[in-house]
Amino acid sequence: MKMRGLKSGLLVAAGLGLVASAWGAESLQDVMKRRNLSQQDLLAASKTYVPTGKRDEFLAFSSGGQSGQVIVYGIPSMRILKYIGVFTPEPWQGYGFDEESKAVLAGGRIDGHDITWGDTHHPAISETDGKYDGQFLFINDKANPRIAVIDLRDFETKQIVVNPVFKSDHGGAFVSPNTDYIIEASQYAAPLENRKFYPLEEFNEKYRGGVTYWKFDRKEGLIDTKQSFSIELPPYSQDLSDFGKGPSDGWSFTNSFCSERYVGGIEKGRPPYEAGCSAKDTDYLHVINWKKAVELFKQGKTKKINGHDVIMMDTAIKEGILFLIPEAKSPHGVDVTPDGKYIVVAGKLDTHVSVFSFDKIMAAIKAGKFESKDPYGIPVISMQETLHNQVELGLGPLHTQFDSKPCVAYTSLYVDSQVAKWNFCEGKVLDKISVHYNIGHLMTMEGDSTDPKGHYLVALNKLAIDRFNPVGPLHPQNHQLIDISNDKMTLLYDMPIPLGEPHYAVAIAADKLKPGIRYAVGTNSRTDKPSPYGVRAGEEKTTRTGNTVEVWGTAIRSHYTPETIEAEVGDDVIIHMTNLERAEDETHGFTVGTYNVHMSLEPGKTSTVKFKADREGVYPYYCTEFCSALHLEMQGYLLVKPKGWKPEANTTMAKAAYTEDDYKKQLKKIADTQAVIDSVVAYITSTNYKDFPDVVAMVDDAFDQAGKIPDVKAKHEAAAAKKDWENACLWAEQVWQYQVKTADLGLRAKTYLEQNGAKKIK
Ligand code: CUK
Ligand code: CUA
Repeated sequence: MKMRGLKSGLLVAAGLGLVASAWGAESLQDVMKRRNLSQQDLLAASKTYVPTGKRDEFLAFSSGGQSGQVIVYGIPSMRILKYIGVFTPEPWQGYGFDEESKAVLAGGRIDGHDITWGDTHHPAISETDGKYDGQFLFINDKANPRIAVIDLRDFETKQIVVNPVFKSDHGGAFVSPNTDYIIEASQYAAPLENRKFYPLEEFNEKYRGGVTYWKFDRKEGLIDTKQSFSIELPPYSQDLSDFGKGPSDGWSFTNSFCSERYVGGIEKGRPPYEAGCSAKDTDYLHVINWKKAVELFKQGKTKKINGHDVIMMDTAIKEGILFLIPEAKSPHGVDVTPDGKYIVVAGKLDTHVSVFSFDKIMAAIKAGKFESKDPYGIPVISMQETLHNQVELGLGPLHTQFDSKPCVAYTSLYVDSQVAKWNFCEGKVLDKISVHYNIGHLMTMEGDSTDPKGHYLVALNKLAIDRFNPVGPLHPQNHQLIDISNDKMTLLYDMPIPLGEPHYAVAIAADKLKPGIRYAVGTNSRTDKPSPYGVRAGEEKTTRTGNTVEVWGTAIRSHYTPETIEAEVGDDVIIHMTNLERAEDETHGFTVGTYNVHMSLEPGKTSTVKFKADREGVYPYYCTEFCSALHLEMQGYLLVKPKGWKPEANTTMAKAAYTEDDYKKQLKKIADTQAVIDSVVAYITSTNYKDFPDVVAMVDDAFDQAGKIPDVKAKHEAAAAKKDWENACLWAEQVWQYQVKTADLGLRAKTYLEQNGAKKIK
């Protein structure tokens, strides 16, 4: 290891020398002057700049707001790495354009209707023992109450579940410390029954809120809806939620606004919702013993509503699993501290954050000490008796995250456009920094787990106003990176988010993620099971059954098998494609023009597209990823013929004129290329390349390509023997194609070995 470090150090030093002489014309001072940069700017730049070829320390998963997607970016570089299609079709990934992903989106249909967007708010990374484990990501859709499951082995959405009783949600997705449950609280009260009308005059009696505990089956990587249940709650607008941890494990906390149960209606002369919903000084924090709720559910103490198990309020009260604590009016965030001892609640219309003590809450419950009951009979615990402290932070406190240093928290101040750093144990403010502008959530590294990592904070600002080059009245959002490793916070970087309004984001140490780079050949990536439609090289086929033409095809640089698909007008066409590549990043796309289908075929994946060939004509299909030098030639034709069409007798393809000379030129080209391949192979095999799994994969792939040569060589030699120069030339050309791919992989492997300190062993 030491040797390798020294060697690469020398390489870097040599590299710097080269760079300095190439850029020698302009010094650092010159650049600072020309670009009007301060020392402070340079320091910030050096803290965020990730040099070419280097990687980020943390990966952030941000909600994509109204885009219905998840945005993945690196920290500290703030480079966007991926948009994950979740509730919304995403054509690059074929999401919503191939059958496998359509099945995932179909899980999110409501009342028989496709819903092709979502309002994503809160992503959550799966946890083991309260620490991020990097296996799964969950996110809610506020507009259409749903939760999605994303597998972090391939960053693909695997499941969407619809909440069976809510009509909107907000307090999800948050996970229990071992991810056995995912919480989702409703937002706007409505009847729990589906497709059931009650007039607003019956709001207090018939409208309800609730909280759902989704059971997560880690082995299957899916939510088990049959093992999931909800608890009926009063028609207060339940808001955010959090699970207890450590000493508070087994409990969950959900705050609420509009506990006034006010119903607006300005068209009838009533004061609007915003006035009636903030009239009282306090709202309610719901305190729920969810582990006991699981027992009640297992004992069948539920009522089926829309086929879903709901623990009714009466039962929850009788069994002693549901309590309320008044909290300062119109609260928004509720965040449990990493040690699990305190619950931090911020009121949008209060300048304080309230820190509740879990011990004090338990003491009051044990002693049966309640100050009153709410209109539904839920016991109300005294706010004063359960508060640890209240800290005046500023205007519009919303959300709180935690530092790796004990007792240190960060809270967003929406109205003040600031982040406050404060000590929740002692109740004092430590520092404040201005952000731009109107911050909603904020995120520290693994900052909602039991083991926050410190270093960085990202402010998720609602408004950007003047921070970026103007792009019309709709502005991007502004994620600002802040250094929190010192006592004073410093602003490092502004990152425009051009895709919906992110609400919450979570960030995980990059080395905890272990995504795969290829699938086993013939995998349905959405189910993670072998696809019944996967085929290997040589097994490709096209069948016709009645009016259905079905293709089991393959893709490998730079061709599809088959290259022609024939159908008649009105046929149903089903095309399955398997990417046979093993090489990293060798993705092929597939589309048939004008039929609105698209696949993204990562190495090993099998996907399917289906459509009706409803128009006579000629429809090219082609690869949509620039996968090789002959990517543009990765093509074929769907021929949609009139019904009953027959070719005229004795028609053949037009011939081109090839000569023996052309064939000789081909043979020379092949010999020259072989010399290159031989020298690369000699280099690779002279090193300890087997110690580098990436290189071993490339070598495998290279041999795979080279292995196709003997067959094709026999074809050009047979044609040449018959003086069929056209076929001799074209098959020889195909040999050369395989050689080029072999050489390409070999050279990539050679470069990799040179850059990663391979040793000579021969
Ligand atoms: S919410 Cu949007 S800023 Cu949905 Cu968590 Cu607070
Ligand atoms: Cu395959 Cu382009």
